[in-house]
Amino acid sequence: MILLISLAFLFALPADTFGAPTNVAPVSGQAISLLRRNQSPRDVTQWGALAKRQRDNLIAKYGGTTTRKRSTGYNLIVDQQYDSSYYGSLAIGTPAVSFDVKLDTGSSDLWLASSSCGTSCGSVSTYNPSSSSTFQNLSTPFTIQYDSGSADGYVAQDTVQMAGFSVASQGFAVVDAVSQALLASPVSGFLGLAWQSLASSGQMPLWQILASSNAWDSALFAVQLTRYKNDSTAQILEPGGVFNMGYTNSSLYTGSIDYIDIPGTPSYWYIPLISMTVQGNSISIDSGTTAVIDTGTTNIGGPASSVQAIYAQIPGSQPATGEWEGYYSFPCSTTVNVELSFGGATWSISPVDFAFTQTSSTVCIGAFFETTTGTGSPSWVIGDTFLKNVYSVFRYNPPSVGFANLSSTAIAENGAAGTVPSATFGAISAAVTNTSDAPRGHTLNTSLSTLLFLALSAVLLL
Ligand SMILES: *[C@@H]1O[C@H](CO)[C@@H](O)[C@H](O)[C@H]1NC(C)=O
Ligand SMILES: *[C@@H]1O[C@H](CO)[C@@H](O)[C@H](O)[C@H]1NC(C)=O
Ligand SMILES: *[C@@H]1O[C@H](CO)[C@@H](O)[C@H](O)[C@H]1NC(C)=O
Ligand SMILES: *[C@@H]1O[C@H](CO)[C@@H](O)[C@H](O)[C@H]1NC(C)=O
Ligand SMILES: *[C@@H]1O[C@H](CO)[C@@H](O)[C@H](O)[C@H]1NC(C)=O
Ligand SMILES: CC(=O)N[C@H]1CO[C@H](CO)[C@@H](O)[C@@H]1O
Repeated sequence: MILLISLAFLFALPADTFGAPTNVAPVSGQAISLLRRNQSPRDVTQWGALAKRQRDNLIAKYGGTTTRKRSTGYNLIVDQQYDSSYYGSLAIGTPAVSFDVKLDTGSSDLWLASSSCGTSCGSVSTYNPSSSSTFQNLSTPFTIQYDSGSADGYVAQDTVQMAGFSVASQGFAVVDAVSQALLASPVSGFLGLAWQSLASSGQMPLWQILASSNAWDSALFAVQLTRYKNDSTAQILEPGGVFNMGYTNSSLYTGSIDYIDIPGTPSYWYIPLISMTVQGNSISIDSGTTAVIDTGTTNIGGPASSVQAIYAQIPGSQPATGEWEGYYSFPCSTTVNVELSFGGATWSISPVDFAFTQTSSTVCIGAFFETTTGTGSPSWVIGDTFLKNVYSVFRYNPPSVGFANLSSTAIAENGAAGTVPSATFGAISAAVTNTSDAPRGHTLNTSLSTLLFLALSAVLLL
C-alpha cells in the first residue's frame, strides 16, 4: 500500500458482490511444512539444525570452507476478499509465533499488532513482546501513514523467520493503535517489501537484509498473484499465488523476464511508465512519468488527466460519485482492453481485472482511479489489477522490476478451488544476523565482535 495516497475503498468492497460461497475441495501440493499460529517451540533437532547452519554461515562469512551458504524459499499467499488484498505469513520471536501479514511492495516497514493494542486492532492475533526471549525494545516511536489509514507504536527487534529464512535482530514495529480498518482478520500486520529509505521505522526490511547478505541464491524476490474476482464460487479467502524468495520459478512464467531498472535511488519499486493504450488507442503519458509497482494496492491510480483520457476511450463511461469519487463507471457490456509498457515489452490487463466491481446489473466501476501523489513522487500506482496478469520480479542489484507472461500452470491457478494456506514458516535454511544493528541498538563495528556474537549464538543454541 502506498504511503500518503488517497485510496479509501480497499476494504469497502461488498462481500457479496461476486456471489455466494460454496465448499471448496482441497488441492494436493499446496502444503509446505506448517506450524499453526499458536506457540510453536522448536524441538531439539530443529535447534541443533539451526545452530549448525549458523556455524556454517559463520565459516562461510569468515573464509572457512562450508557446505552451504545461500538458499531459496517460498511462501504461499492468500487472496483476501476477491483480489482486494494478498497476504503471506512469517514467524517472530523465541519461541516463534506465526502471523499473517499483508505483502506490500509499496511500503518498507514490518509491523505487527501488539497484545497491548486495544479495540483498534480488532480481533486479529497479536504479538506479545513479553513472551519472546529475543525481544529487544529499541524504544523509538513509530508511526506510519498509508493511503487508507495509519498505525502507531514503537520500534523493536526480534528474530523473524519466513519461508525457511531466519533473521536475528530484525527491526520492526510493535503497533498499539491503528486508525482505521487497516487490518482485516486474519492479517495481523504488514510486511513492507520496498527499500529501507522509505521505512518509517528506519529499519532495513527483511527482504533487503536477506538480499544484501547473500542469503539468497539470486538477490531477488518474485510474486505470482491469483485472480478470483470473476469466480462466482469464490470465498473470502482463496489461494493467492506465491512469494518466491531468492529465485524465480520457471514453472510460473514463459519466455524471459523483462527487467526495467529503477531510474534513480531506490525507495519505492518505481519504473518509467512509457506508454498505455485503451481499446488500441494511445493515452498520452508525459515523458519522465514513473509508476510504483505495488502489491499492496488493489487497483491502479494515476493523474486525473490521464485517467480521464482512459475513460474517454470507453463510450458511456462517466465519473462515479459518492464513495466512488475519483473512480469512473462504464457499461459492463463493454470489454475494456488496456496495455501498458514500462519501456520493454507490452503487457495486457485482462478486461476482467479492468472491471473492478459492479454497482448494478449494467453499471461497472473501472479499476483505474484518479489520485494525486506528492511532488517528486511517482505519479502512478500500479497495483494488483495489473500484477495478476504477470509474474513480477523485484531485483536487488541492479535495482529493477521485471515482468514475464504467466505460464499456463500459473493461469490455471486462477479461480481454481483450493485449500487456503495456513500461516506457515518452514525449516530454517539460512540464518542471517543483522550484525550492524545487533542487540541493545549499538553498532558492532569490527568483524571480531561480529564473530563473537555469532559464535556465542551458535554455542548457546547447542
Ligand atoms: C518499549 O518501549 C516503548 C517506548 O519507551 C514503551 O512504550 C513500550 O511499553 C516498551 N515495550 C515493552 C514491551 O517494554
Ligand atoms: C475469469 O477471467 C479469466 C481471464 O479473463 C478467464 O480466463 C476465466 O475463465 C474467468 N473465470 C470465470 C469463472 O469466469
Ligand atoms: C514452482 O511452481 C510449480 C507450480 O506452482 C510448483 O509445483 C513447484 O513446486 C514450484 N517450485 C518451486 C521450487 O518453488
Ligand atoms: C506475452 O504473451 C502475449 C500473448 O500471448 C504475447 O503477445 C507477448 O508477446 C508475450 N510477451 C512476452 C514478453 O513474452
Ligand atoms: C570499523 O573498524 C575497522 C577496523 O577496526 C575500521 O577500519 C573501520 O573504519 C571501522 N568502521 C566504522 C564504521 O567505524
Ligand atoms: C547487515 C545489515 O543488514 N545491517 C542492517 C541492520 O539494520 C540496520 C537498521 O535497520 C541497517 O541500517 C543495517 O544496514
